[in-house]
Amino acid sequence: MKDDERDYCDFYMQTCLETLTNKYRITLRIVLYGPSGAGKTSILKLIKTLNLKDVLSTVPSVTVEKEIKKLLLMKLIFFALPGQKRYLFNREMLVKYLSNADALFYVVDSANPASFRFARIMLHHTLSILATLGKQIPIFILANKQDLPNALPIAVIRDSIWSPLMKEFPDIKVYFFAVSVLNPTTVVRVINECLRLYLQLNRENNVFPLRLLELTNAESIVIFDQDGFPIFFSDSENDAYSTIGLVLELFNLIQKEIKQNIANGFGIIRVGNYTLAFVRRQIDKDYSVTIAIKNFHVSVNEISSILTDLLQQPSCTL
Ligand SMILES: Nc1nc2c(ncn2[C@@H]2O[C@H](COP(=O)(O)OP(=O)(O)OP(=O)(O)O)[C@@H](O)[C@H]2O)c(=O)[nH]1
Ligand SMILES: [Mg+2]
Repeated sequence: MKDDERDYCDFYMQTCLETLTNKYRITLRIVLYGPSGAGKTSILKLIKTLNLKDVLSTVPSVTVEKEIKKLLLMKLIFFALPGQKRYLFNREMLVKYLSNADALFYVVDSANPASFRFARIMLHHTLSILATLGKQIPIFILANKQDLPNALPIAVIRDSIWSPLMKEFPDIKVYFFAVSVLNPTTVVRVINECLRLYLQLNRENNVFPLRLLELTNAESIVIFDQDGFPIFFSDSENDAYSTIGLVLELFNLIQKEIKQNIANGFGIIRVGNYTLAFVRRQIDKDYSVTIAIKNFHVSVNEISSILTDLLQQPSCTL
């Protein structure tokens, strides 16, 4: 970047940072439920840090576990409920968390067909409570542990745990995903799909990354939370998903770049065929998010002013 460009960016980024508000306009609550041993705590740990190191060392949960991801104006709160049989009859707990939920991630161990029967009973119980509460939220069934050689495919899991219930709950929208905590992109993808659906269902049409994508004519936009968890948007789904692997590495690159060269949180990096503009925004005292714009088709100066304009619009979400 040339020096005059940098000055210009400095000026705009400063304005961006000053316009920052600390108000989350949207809070999305996602409940993780499913039989004991399915992998809810492991998924939650992965969401927390994306670090595989301690993800698999879990013990059966005896309390509700919580994880918060903050984006620009949106907060995602995940609650993992304990799945041991005795908690199924803790109606109070289920009612408490389900009545505020915006989506349910129902986690199943794909490699343990012996658990499918109970998984179906538990899902039935959960859907009945949602029906009593008059709530219609999307259900994401995560067929977890797909890394294991004996993992069964989604079709089998659908037939065993959802098909028998379909008639009773004809209006419920159920989405299936094959996931593994050993393959973080599979989990990132479910969250991204959930977010996309939420924004669509709630007719959020001034979505910051989508507007940014349009205005910069970029290939994709990625918003990393403080820990590098990516939420991304792209014109083509293929590009977005093929980017995830890269994206996970990119965050480390950006971290390094920011430490070395960046005073105001704005920079450009080039990796192979990619050009990436990124800006870091402080959200809370100790919390920042990083916005990355991949392969944009406007000048660097234009990016600065587009960002400034968008971030100043109070109606912009995410
Ligand atoms: N191979 C493999 N093992 C997994 C995966 N996800 C979880 N596990 C293992 O499965 C076991 C149970 O995982 P947890 O995350 O504790 O299960 P849970 O759903 O939270 O269980 P409860 O807290 O009892 O409801 C642990 O030993 C994990 O290491 C996965 O994707 N692949
Ligand atoms: Mg657990």
